[in-house]
Amino acid sequence: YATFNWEDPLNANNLFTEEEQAIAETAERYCQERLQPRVLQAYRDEHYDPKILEEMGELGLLGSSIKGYGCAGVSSVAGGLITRAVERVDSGYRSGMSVQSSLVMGGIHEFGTEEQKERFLPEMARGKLIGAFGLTEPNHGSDPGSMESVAKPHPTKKGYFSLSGAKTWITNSPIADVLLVWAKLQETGKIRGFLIERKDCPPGTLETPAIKDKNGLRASITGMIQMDGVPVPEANMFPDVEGLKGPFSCLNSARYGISLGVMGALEDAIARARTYSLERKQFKGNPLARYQLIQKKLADAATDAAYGTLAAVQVGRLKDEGKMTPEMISMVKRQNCDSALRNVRVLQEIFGGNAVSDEYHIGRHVANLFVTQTYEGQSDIHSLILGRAITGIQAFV
Ligand code: TGC
Ligand code: FAD
Repeated sequence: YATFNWEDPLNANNLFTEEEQAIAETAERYCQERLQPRVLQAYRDEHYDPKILEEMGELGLLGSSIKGYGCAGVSSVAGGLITRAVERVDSGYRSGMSVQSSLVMGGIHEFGTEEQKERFLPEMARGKLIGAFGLTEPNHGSDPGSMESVAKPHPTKKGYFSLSGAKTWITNSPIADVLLVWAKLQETGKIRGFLIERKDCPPGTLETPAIKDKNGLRASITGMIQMDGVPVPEANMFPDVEGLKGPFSCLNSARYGISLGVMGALEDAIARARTYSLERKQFKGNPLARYQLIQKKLADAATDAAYGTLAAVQVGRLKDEGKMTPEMISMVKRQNCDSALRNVRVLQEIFGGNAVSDEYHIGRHVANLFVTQTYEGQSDIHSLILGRAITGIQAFV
């Protein structure tokens, strides 16, 4: 027999190409050497350093599945291995990258004009331009189809729209140069995508205040987008896509990235809990790892991480072969976020009182994973998407 590897119990590595393994190694090395040493302080200070995106850009980690425009053009699985490496350190760092890569660059690549692609993608791939994705509004989260943000013809500037409305809980918004905002075109009532460039906004039309004092995802920056007659040139609207298909298509890639990303956070928690349980001694000098209840917690978590990884790899392969359905993405996003959160909450118990100290990193993963279960479609919303596909009956309304 081969030797059992607790870090990769079902040998998922065996499914990766040599190129994918090399990309994963590069990403893991960068994340462990450059991100891990700064995450604790960043989380304490609720600080996100935008230089991180430039560093990722230098390594070709941004917009990695896009072909051309300065992007690496790798497989969806390779992209997922990058998110896994980043989220092994912190979900917030993965969030900043997902928004840049999947939601904004992915959206421009899928729906933008050639001119928009050439104008934005190469600079975004280098992390020199930062993106934000504005879909959620204060009154409309799970139900973005009811959004109130509106685009009207600009009253004084010919060839421009005027955007008004508010978006909230928007990753990267306070530091973003390019904001992909979804709003209803007044003329048709249909949702369209608009690229707002901060540098071109007259004073008082665009505000992006940060949302402070979060109790999760503190190493990423989150804010609002407040628009009061923002002038946006017609050339900055996505030309053809209308309706929720636009934002949801971007979400397919980002949700996929999360499904492998959260496995990184879970694997980090397993490794930390295993080490702790081998070192900590209770009752007659026995390590905690000696006890059956502790071993079961580790066995459950390792099993769920291994199954979750294999499922996500399968969906990634189908995605690249053009055989993916959005429901598959709902399934792996929901399952992997739920199982990562559930297991990490249990693993946290192994640390006893020390779990309360941030230096053990476990509490940070728990707080972050609650957010991953909530954004990009809360898990119950994905249950309803799957339930609709199984029964043919929609139960949202
Ligand atoms: P529904 O009738 O289901 O669909 C409306 C139109 O959209 C199309 N569509 C999709 N297209 C591509 N991919 C998908 N996954 C799609 N899902 C739906 C659909 O075919 C239809 O097209 P058409 O041409 O017929 O108009 O719409 P609904 O209003 O009933 O939607 C219900 C529901 C619950 C499925 C949807 O609203 C939903 O998924 N809600 C969750 C909201 C959400 O995910 N928000 C994410 C905000 S962004 C974010 O959280 C980023 S966090 C980033 C980070 O920091 O990492
Ligand atoms: P609600 O929609 O109010 O839902 C509250 C609860 O009710 C949930 O449990 C939900 O499942 C449940 N619920 C709602 N409707 C139903 C129903 N019909 N049946 C059963 N249960 C239901 N959004 C962006 O656009 N861009 C971003 O970059 C972004 N980044 C984020 C970063 C962070 C840190 C956070 C916390 C959120 C971010 N979001 C972003 C917003 C996120 O997508 C929303 O929070 C999420 O979609 C849920 O919406 P909501 O918070 O309004 O909750």
